[in-house]
Amino acid sequence: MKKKLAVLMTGAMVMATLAGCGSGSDAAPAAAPAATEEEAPAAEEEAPAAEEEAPAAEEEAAAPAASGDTISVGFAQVGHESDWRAANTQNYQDTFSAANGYELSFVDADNDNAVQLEAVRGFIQQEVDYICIAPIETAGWDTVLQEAQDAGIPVLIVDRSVDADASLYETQIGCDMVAEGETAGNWLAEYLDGGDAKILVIEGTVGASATLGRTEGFNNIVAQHSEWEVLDSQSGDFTQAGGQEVMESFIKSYSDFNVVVCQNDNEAYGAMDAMDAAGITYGVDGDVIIISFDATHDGLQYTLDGKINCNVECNPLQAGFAADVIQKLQAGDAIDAQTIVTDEAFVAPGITSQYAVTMTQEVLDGRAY
Ligand code: GYE
Repeated sequence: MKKKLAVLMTGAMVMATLAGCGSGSDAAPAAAPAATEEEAPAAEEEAPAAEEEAPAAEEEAAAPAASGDTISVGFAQVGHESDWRAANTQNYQDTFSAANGYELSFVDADNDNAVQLEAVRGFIQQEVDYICIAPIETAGWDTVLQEAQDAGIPVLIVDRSVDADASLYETQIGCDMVAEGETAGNWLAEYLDGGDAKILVIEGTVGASATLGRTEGFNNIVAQHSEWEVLDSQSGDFTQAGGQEVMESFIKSYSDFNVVVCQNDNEAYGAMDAMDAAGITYGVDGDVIIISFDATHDGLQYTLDGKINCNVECNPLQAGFAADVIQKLQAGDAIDAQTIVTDEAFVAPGITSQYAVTMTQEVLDGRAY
């Protein structure tokens, strides 16, 4: 299990934190760190780690989660590339609200790694209590995570994952991207029932765990089917414009394909526009099978309409899990090293699948994002 930090805040430190995160207070700038940390030795089991923390909690007055003290959280968000991202951002803003006892510092990194790294360094300087990072790419995180750890600020890796040493952050929260890719592949095998597939893949952002995982999972199933061929795989950067551009170039290069895999809904919208313009039909009544990921409201509308054949969900409403981890750390409780947000998949009306729910208006009406 992961090493755990017990975060203990005295009243003075809480005031320092409020001043340090620009709450509008006239108090002197924070001189003390926002939080002190007591590191339990890396324990292999839950119990010893919990025992290590108990004495520390008695030494200083721990701020209980329900004490009404504001907890400052810095969130370095990927950007605003997709509907999924917009829903995820809204969910963080709603969850980490002042009314819920938080002060949220939010940075939209606009899909720029350098901006995201600087945002995290800014949060460290600000001495926030916790940092949440939705990493654009998996690579390149060790140095800044070490800086956060040296400053005693617990980090939560959210949505996507990093390839850094797990001792440098508290927990990772997100969907199982490999499983999502496998679901897409398994559904396709079931649907084609031994039939040939000439597949074009519009990948997400290069180096993102969502891209790497969905690609790996789908390829795991491709490897089981000698009757399938992946003709090409290019990044559409998780945007509608990117999906359209990649699909337009695919259409110029390939005249014979029957499956397009779009690694998110926005890319699928762009791909559908490109196919419409080229007179290529798709969906349950068309020549090309479309697989998408995310299952956002509009993506599911297209699935209900039979334009997207299969849409594999990734639930963006993840902030509650992050808040839960933070409240546990505040209380000195054990946390899980990883939280996997569970997904379903949805298929167009007329399709029945052991891997997916057949879309109905009721399912769509129940979709909040
Ligand atoms: O699929 C895509 C977004 O990381 C799971 O990022 C997320 C992905 C999501 O831009 O729409």
